[in-house]
This record gives sequence, structure tokens and C-alpha cells, in this order.
Amino acid sequence: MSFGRMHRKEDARFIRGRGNYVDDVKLPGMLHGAILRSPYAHARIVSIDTSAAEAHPKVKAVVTGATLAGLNLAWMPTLSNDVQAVLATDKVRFQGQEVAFVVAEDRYAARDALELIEVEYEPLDAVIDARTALDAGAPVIRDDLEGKADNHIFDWQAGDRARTDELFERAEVTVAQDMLYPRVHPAPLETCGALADFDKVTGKLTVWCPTQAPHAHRTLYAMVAGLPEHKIRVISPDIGGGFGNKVGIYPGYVCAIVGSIVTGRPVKWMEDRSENLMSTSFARDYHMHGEIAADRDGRIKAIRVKVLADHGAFNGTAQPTKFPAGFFHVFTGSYDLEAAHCEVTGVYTNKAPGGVAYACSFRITEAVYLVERLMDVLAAELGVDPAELRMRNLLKPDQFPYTSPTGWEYDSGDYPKTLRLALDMAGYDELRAEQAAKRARGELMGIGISFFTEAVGAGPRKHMDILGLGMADGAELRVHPTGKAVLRVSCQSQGQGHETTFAQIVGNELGIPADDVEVVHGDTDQTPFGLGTYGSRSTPVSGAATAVVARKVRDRAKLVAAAMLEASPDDLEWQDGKWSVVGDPSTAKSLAEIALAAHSNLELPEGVEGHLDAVTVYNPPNLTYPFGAYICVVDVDPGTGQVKVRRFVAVDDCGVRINPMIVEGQVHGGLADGVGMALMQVMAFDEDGNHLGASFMDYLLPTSMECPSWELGETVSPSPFHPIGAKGVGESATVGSPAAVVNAVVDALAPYGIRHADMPLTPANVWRTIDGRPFRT
Ligand code: PCD
Repeated sequence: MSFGRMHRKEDARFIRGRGNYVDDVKLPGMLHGAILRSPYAHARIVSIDTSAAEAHPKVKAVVTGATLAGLNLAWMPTLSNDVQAVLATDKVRFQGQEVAFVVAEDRYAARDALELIEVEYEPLDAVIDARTALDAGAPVIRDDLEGKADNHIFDWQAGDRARTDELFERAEVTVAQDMLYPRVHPAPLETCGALADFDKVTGKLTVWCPTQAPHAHRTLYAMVAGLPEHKIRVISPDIGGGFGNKVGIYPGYVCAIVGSIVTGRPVKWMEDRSENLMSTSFARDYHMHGEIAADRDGRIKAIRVKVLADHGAFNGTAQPTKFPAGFFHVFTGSYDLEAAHCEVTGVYTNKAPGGVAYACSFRITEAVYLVERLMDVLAAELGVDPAELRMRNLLKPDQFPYTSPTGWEYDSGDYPKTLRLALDMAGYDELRAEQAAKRARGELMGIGISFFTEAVGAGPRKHMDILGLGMADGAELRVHPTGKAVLRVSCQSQGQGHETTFAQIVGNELGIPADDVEVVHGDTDQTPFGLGTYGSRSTPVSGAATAVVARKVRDRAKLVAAAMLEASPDDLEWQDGKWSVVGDPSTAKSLAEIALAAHSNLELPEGVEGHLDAVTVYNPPNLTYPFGAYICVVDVDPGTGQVKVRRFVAVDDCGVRINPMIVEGQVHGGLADGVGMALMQVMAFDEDGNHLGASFMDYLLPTSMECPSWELGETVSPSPFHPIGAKGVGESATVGSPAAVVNAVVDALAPYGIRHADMPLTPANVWRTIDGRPFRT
């Protein structure tokens, strides 16, 4: 068994500062690019004069939208079948939009030359608040789209409206709540960038880029630029965090490629922090109205939701094509109810495009937040304890596999057991007693619960695709004569430790140490096709492919072992990581022995090839459904509105854990993210569309100062849809934790009659929420 708490192999280079990131890659003759960006949120471009920049002694090329239009590259397709300007030609549509690209001998000269470009703008009114985007007379943002006369993108719905409405009409109790999941940003520590090298002689284009989906990038470059796919190589070296920010193709990548084609030299473009925060994919920005219908005794019946989704200036949200609101329709959460319905309307605004699944499988964070806030609003209405209300409504173990009212097939779980464990770990009853005593003294202590179910591992080819590409992943496993193995996968580690866990999967299947398995990823010339890493899909899809390909090797090894033992394969058994004749352990052959024999002159039966190597493509039969119960304890200072997260208990169930230490690390990171979103983060804009969070001075990342010492627990419900029973976990904590923190803060503020407050619960927001309200115990 190679599963277990193994130290991460990749840390040998990371902790020595020997990682190799895109900006570490330096090629002979390399030039540097910089992007001129729009100061306005919405403005017509009257003229662009690049002559002074071109005259700069170190400048090699200046590329504008007009240059790109000549190459038919001024616009590129987005992940949502919209188009996005690579460099603006007609108008700028958000502050920070790409307007021109300068290629120069060094980074400083490129930046200096930006200031020599003269752009004349005619400012236009901007649409900043999504709630006004569909007003009659609102400025039309996308007049580039033929016949477009408003800012509407799509209407989408899921569930059974008639049945849901009927249950609402008959319900004994209903509650409703408006809530905003604010626009936030994945903010990986390494910003985005690309190094492009076009070789005119061979016609080969090599792009180094921190992408979460190298193969998808290659295919899209081929489709968009018309370059032959086999002449494109995308290399994703070490990545300093992705969190969904590195899924899509950004204008800067295309500019670097064009820059290299135009100058005949390699061109590197790296954005700075402000560029990353202002122009790369945001997340969330959902204005939600949720309602829940229940009996007096707290049995919930139905949920109904209306969402206004702010998608920014270009619809670049990332999700399987069929689902414009991603997996939002999993909003019935972990509860047994009769019907549900949601309507989502997407609109354009003058903000950066994106809508990525920042640490969430396509809008599940929004869905979990919605249902977990509604549960607390209902608990307050009924005067029932929120833990008790959840216990009454959680799905029961015998309901699995469970088909939700909006069509999801949950795979496995014992939800009450997981919640019970969390309550025990937290000492829930004592916490409530402590809270009562403190309330009597006028102190603000809050306890927040959230129970979440995620749907990860996109996805089954029959249900989903991205831009027509099915979501199956390949894997290749080569076994050297001495029994050491090389695994090649399409998924892409951004820090999650795939080089370790994927080696552990192979080791576990083949009876060899994980250290004997090298994992190759991040290079389209070296790996099989697959759609990349996001939505916690690597373990569910590529991880499954890895187990399957290793089993193919094991099956082949069986035939070779049979030949070695002069036995029938039917008489062999796999025991303790070796093939042996049934009942005779002395005959056991290890993989290394078998590999050597497979490469030798051993006579193999008719039809059995030599070597042990194998390939596979894995098409997941279903998603996997990790879940968990989180409990957060906060203290709020009534004088300043400051929230302190005192304790956080997180019980996660991600099925079989390959490397429990990595899983815990993933959970720690996600919980910190959740505290950040709940208490500190929002991409804010003023009414003219000026971005108010373009540095880490304004857009705050949580540190150890804001985080408690996490208290983790686990339950294990193997997924019946996965060869080793594993479910994804990378995003669970980000999905589940914001609701727990907000529920805790709102619980602390209950004596003021507060039932809801929107994130981020900064001291100023908390203080404004309670200011002037009487405190009643
Ligand atoms: N695992 C184990 N076991 C189990 C599960 C899992 O062990 N059961 C592990 C694995 O193998 C890996 C990890 O853990 O290693 C994770 O996993 P998953 O869940 O599968 O996931 P993936 O796919 O791999 O990844 C992804 C994720 C995401 S998605 C995100 S956001 C984030 C996370 O991941 N990001 C990041 N985490 C992390 N970490 C780090 N360090 N960094 C980063 O960046 Mo998206 O959609 O993109 O938004």
C-alpha cells in the first residue's frame, strides 16, 4: 500500500528555491513585452499614435488592435462561446483592458515605451452595477456584436418550476433572503505570463505559460490562429498557484505569440500584480434571491432561486458548455427536499471578464453559500437550532446513490455521521452554553455551521464538454526494464502535489515504492491529451486514468509472470504487490522481476507483446461528490466590528485519501481562502468603473494572523464511481467555509435582530450593520 502521509516529492526543489517558473525561463535573444491598458471603464478609441514608441531605440515592435485585425486576431473566442478583444480596436470596455503591446529589448524599455503611445479616448457612461445593466437606456457595452441593443447575455433555468411553486403555495413557512456573493479574485502568488518562441524555419511554436490546461490551450491556439496543432508545443513549468486564474487564454499570451512571429525572436510577457488583479479572470459576482419552503417542524420542502450574474465586459466564464451558470443548480445542497427551481440571468457590465471557478467546481461555492445561508435564516425564523435543523433535513445514508431534484446523482455518504462528528469535535453544546453566558454580559460570540456537498470530476462525456472538447483524460505508463516507472498525465499541478500523489496511485497498484515512479506533466509534447486541472477534477479523472493504466500494466505483468512460472495466468493471484501461484507465496514475482523478464528473451505466449507499457483514456461515468461539515466560532468586537475567528472545525469526506497529509494541506489552504472571502475580500469599483482593489494593500489575502489553528476531522465514504474510491478535495474547504464564517458572524449579531449581512464582513461593514440597533438578548 503506497497510500499514506508521504512527504511531497516536489518540495525537494520548492523549499530549496529551485522551482522553475515561466519567468525563470530565459532563451537566447529573448525580447520583452508590455501591455498598454485602458484608464477608462468605457470609452471609444478615437486614435492611437505609436510613432514615438516605435522610435524608442530599444523598441522592436508595437502591436495594436489594427495590427491584429490585419492578421484576423483582434478578437479571440472565450470559453463561453463569446468573443473577447485581444487588443481593443473600437472601444475599451473595462478599466485595465489591453490596448497596445510593445516589444523591446528589456522589460524596462518596454514599460517606458508604453508612455510614448498616444491614445485619444472619448469617455462613455459605464455600467457598473449589474442591477442596472438591463435598464432601458443603459449604455450598450457590446455594440461590436451585430444587432446587440442591450446588455443581456443569457437566461437559464433548472429544476421544476411548477412543482416548486406549488410547494411554496402550500408551505406552512417560507423565508426569503437577498444576498450577494461579491466579485473576488483567485490572486495566485505567481501572476500570469507567457514566453512565446516561433521558429520560422521549422514552423514550430513553443509557448511556456503557467496554464492549468496545456492541451486545451494548444488546441485552441490551433483553432484560432490556424497553426497546425502538431507544430504547437505548450510547456507549463512549475506554477505558483492557479486557483482557476490560469485556466483561460489571456490577451497577453496571444500578444507574446504575435510578438514572436513579428520579430522572429522569443518574446516574454509577465504581468505585474495590479495587471493580474485588474484584468485576469474574476470569480463569483452573483446577486442571489433565495427562498425556502418548510413545515412548522422544520422539514424543508422546496427551494427557489433567482440569480443575476455579472459577467463583465466579455462573457469569458469557464464551465462546461451546456451549463452557462456552471454547476449552480446543485444548490439543493445536502438536503432531502421535494422540488427546486432556479433562474439565472447573465449580464454584461464594464468590468473585467472571467467568471472562473475560483477554488470551486463551476459556481458550486455560490450554490453552497446560498443554501447554507438560507438554512440559517429558516432556523432563525422557526427558532430551531441550526445544527438540529440540518440534522432533520440531511440526506440519509440509505438514499445513496441519490438523484437530486435538479438532476445530480450523488454517489455516496453518511451525512448525519459527518455532522455529528463535527459537533462532537467542536463541543457544540458547551459552545452554545458559553455563548448564552456571554450574550447575557453583552458580548458577541457566534457559532456558524455549514454542511456542503460538492460535485467534482468534470466530466462524463455524455453530459458535458468545453467548447466541444469532451472531458476524458489520457494516461501513459512506461515501465523500464529495472521496474522503475514513468507516468505521463495531462492534468497540471499548480502546487497540489501531483508528482507525489499520482506516483502513490501507481505504486499502490503495482507494488512498487512511489519513489520509483516519475510523474511527467506540463508539456504537450510529452503527455497524452486531457482537459487539465480545475474543478478538483485531477484525482477523479486523471487519477482514475492512472489507476486504470496501472491495472493494465498489472494485467500484462500477469501474463509475463505466468510465462516465467510456466503456469496458467488463471492460476496466479496478486498478493502483497506481487504475482504468485495461488497458495504458493514462494513463487512470488515482483514487478521489477517481471519487467526485466518482459524485456528479455523469455518466450511469451502467442499474442502477448513484450514490455509492460500501457496507455488509456478515462471517461468518468459520473462526478464524485465530496462533502463535509464545518463549524466556525467567532468573537465580534461590538465597538469596532472586528471579527476574530477563534475556532474552526472541519470534517471532510473525500472518499479514500491517497495522501492524508496533502489532503489536510488542501483543506488548510481552502479554509484560509474562505476566511479571506468571508471577512476581507471584494473586487470593488467606483461608479465610473475605477478599480479599487488593484494591489494587495487593498485586496487583502488572509495570513496566519487571521486564521485560527484548524481542527480537522474525517469520514471516509468511497466513491463507487472511482477505481480507487477517491473523490476530489482541492476545493472543498473554499466551497464550504465562507458560509460557516458568515453564519457565525450573523449568529453573533443575532441580539441586534440581524438575519443576514453580505460579505465581506469587514470591521466597517459589521459596524455599519449593527450601528444604531438595540441589543436584545
Ligand atoms: N488527494 C488525495 N486524496 C483524495 C483527493 C485528493 O490525496 N481523496 C490529493 C490529490 O491527489 C492532489 C490534491 O489532493 O494532490 C488535490 O486533488 P484534487 O481534489 O483532485 O484537485 P486537483 O484537480 O488536483 O487540483 C485542483 C484544485 C483546484 S481546482 C484549485 S482551485 C486549488 C486546489 O487544487 N488550486 C490550488 N488546491 C491548490 N493547491 C495549491 N497548492 N495550489 C493551487 O493553485 Mo480551481 O477550478 O482551478 O479554481
